Formats: sequence, structure tokens, C-alpha cells
Amino acid sequence: RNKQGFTVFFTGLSGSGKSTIANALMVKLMEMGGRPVTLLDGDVVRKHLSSELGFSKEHRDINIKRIGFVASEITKNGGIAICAPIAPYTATRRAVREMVEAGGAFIEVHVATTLEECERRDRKGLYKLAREGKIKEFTGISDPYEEPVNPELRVQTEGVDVDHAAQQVLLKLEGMGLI
Ligand code: GGZ
Repeated sequence: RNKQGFTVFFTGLSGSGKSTIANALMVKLMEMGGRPVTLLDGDVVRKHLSSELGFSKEHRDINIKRIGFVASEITKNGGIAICAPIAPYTATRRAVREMVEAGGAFIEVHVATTLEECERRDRKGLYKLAREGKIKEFTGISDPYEEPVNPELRVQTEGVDVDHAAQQVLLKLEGMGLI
């Protein structure tokens, strides 16, 4: 019998490691074969699906709901969607969950790297620019991030390698009978 589709929805700060873990998870799921896997990464979506949008609450919400819609279509058709936006607002994440759960399973994964650690890494130099006021409304600095209260899974990235974090997600999916 065919298994139901599902969406793995990563949420976390800029530079928390969402994209890296999402990519590692995608590779592992593809290696297992069977179902198509679609990655909806934050910056790719911003370029191709949400290029006219900025970072106000209104625009972030539109962005996340678009991602949610695409993920829900994929999930409904038995596929696997992996999303990796910041998605800072609880209510918007809940709206996406409801859309996806109408046709399959939704797994929210909080990539729980602390602001201090993200800022220490500052891989793209954005935190420095945000501190200098050169980027406005920057998540964690001058814009909110509402931490998920009841995610299906919370992963740490400090002192843990990417493969291990992706493996934790796989174990969760197995436990839920999704793979
Ligand atoms: C947050 C910003 C901002 C502001 C540009 N706030 O580390 P990155 O660069 O590659 O990931 C961040 C990305 C966030 O886009 P999302 O679509 O994931 O955000 S949301 O879910 O809130 O819609 C960052 C970059 O865009 N970036 N300006 N002001 N991140």
C-alpha cells in the first residue's frame, strides 16, 4: 500500500542551519527512492515564487502561505515536500499546517540554533549589517521570531553534525510511519 504524502517544515533563524539540514534530508529521502522529493528552500522560493516580496509581516505571511500551498499540493498527491523558510510567526505556521494536514502529514522541525550562535557564525555577514541598521526588520535583531511551542521535533546544531540532525528527522518520520 502506498504511504501518504508529507511535508517537513523547518523553521528557525537566519543562519540556523535550516537549508543545510534540509538538503541533507532531501538526499537521504531521495536515496530511499519511491516518492518524489521537492525542496522549497527559503532563498530559492524568494527568487522564483516571491521575488516581489520584502520582509514586512504582511509580506512574510504571503511568502509562507505560498510555500504552504505548494507543499500542500505536493503532499496531497503523495509526494514529499521539504520547506526551509524562517517562518517567524506562530499563526502563519499553524495556517500552513492546516492546509497541509487536509491532505497528508505535517512535521514541524524547529532548528533551535540560538541567536547568539547564529550571530557568532554570521555566515553571510547579515547580522553585522542588521546591527549596523543597514538591514531593517531583520529577524532576531529588529524583527520578531516566535519560537515554536509544540513542534514535532526540535534539532540542535551546536556540537552536532548536519548528518546527525538529518538522521533525527528520518527517525521521527519512521516513528510516525511515514517512511
Ligand atoms: C530575515 C532576511 C532579511 C530580513 C534578507 N530578515 O540567511 P539567509 O538570508 O539566506 O536567509 C534569510 C532569508 C529569509 O527569507 P525567508 O523567506 O526564509 O523569510 S520569511 O520566512 O520570514 O519570509 C536571509 C535573507 O532572506 N534576509 N533580509 N530582514 N532574513
